[in-house]
Amino acid sequence: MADAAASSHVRVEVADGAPYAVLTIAKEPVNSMDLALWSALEAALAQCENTPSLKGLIITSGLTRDVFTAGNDLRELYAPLTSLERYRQFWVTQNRFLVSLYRSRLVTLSAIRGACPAGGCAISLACDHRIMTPQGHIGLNEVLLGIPVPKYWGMLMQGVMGKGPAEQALLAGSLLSPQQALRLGLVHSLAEDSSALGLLAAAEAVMKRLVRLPDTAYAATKANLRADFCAAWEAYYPAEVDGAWQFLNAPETLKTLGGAMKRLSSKDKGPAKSKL
Ligand code: CO8
Repeated sequence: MADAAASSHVRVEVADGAPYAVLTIAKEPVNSMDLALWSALEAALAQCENTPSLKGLIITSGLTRDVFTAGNDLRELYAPLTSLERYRQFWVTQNRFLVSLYRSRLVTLSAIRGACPAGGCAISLACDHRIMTPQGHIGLNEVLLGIPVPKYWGMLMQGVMGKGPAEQALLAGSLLSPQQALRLGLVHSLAEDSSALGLLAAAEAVMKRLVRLPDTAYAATKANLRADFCAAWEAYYPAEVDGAWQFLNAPETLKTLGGAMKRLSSKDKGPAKSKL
């Protein structure tokens, strides 16, 4: 497949004759999602959508460590490091991608290896199917970072897990273990083999089964079920920017988010980097 949408961090591959593509995100060390990464994902999805031979899409991580993505790059959220205009572009781009993913005609499957907080969980929730390795964690943990869960991300989770369990997890900022996520219906299955190749093999086995379903009926049913939600989400996210920006500039948020950034980059990583 001509890889017009390839960026240095997003790769789209199609095995010979396969009816599905594998989109790999590999921005070392943790796939922190900045504007460029969300834009690359948007271009890659459009490329797959516009390839008639494709019926499915697997999204996975190509990192060396067990991380699907670390979610949004915190530097895009920490107000002193960005601007309202940059934040607007960032927010609109990522939500435009998520809506497109949620209403994609393709069978979409998120193959989650390891940590999957916040923005990575949102990508997974916008997919039709989720397979996870037995190690890692998943959830929308925004509350613990001092920021509100974006409204439609929370609603996606409610749709997947049910209102009660989702609210409980969202309000506590919980990152669930894969086993909890499976029990609560947040993921559909756990891969037996937790290596990148083992996970991909498990994902491909499910995908091969799903793409055998009549694709026009699959896509039409998805559209029927999700069109109203997507339209309401699209009408909402541009206006979400100004309220969020105010929130991101509040002294309490700056303190919590700044503290989280400091903690992450001051972990003891050996004598050279130990800042504790
Ligand atoms: N953004 C930027 N840099 C990050 C991020 C991030 N999200 N996560 C980690 N990093 C950096 C670290 O600072 C560190 O940098 P350095 O090596 O320069 O010190 C490097 O990546 C490696 O990180 P770790 O040492 O922590 O790597 P580990 O393998 O030990 O852990 C984890 C990987 C589990 C992914 C861990 O890094 C982690 O938990 N990261 C934070 C995850 C998180 O909480 N993300 C939430 C982002 S918010 C979001 O996506 C939705 C926001 C909605 C906006 C609403 C606005 C109102």
